[in-house]
Amino acid sequence: MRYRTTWDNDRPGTEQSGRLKGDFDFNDLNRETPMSLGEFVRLMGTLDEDMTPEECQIGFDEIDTDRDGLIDFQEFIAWWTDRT
Ligand SMILES: [Ca+2]
Repeated sequence: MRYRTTWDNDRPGTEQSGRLKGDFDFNDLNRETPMSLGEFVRLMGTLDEDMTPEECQIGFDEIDTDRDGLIDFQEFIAWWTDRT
């Protein structure tokens, strides 16, 4: 399965840097291993280079709804579809 979409970031002032031109590849996330905080920070760095580690941590906690310290694909998609 391949998802192609744009990243419509709702934080003020980040519309341009947050938009991914439809090139964001969800296949990177659709895998067996859930995403750790470190991987999430790296991903966010590619999406919005102005995002601070603290903001990444807040975002990570927001997505990690079962609080196991990992973002799995289902959690990510649930968060994504909730925002868009
Ligand atoms: Ca989780």
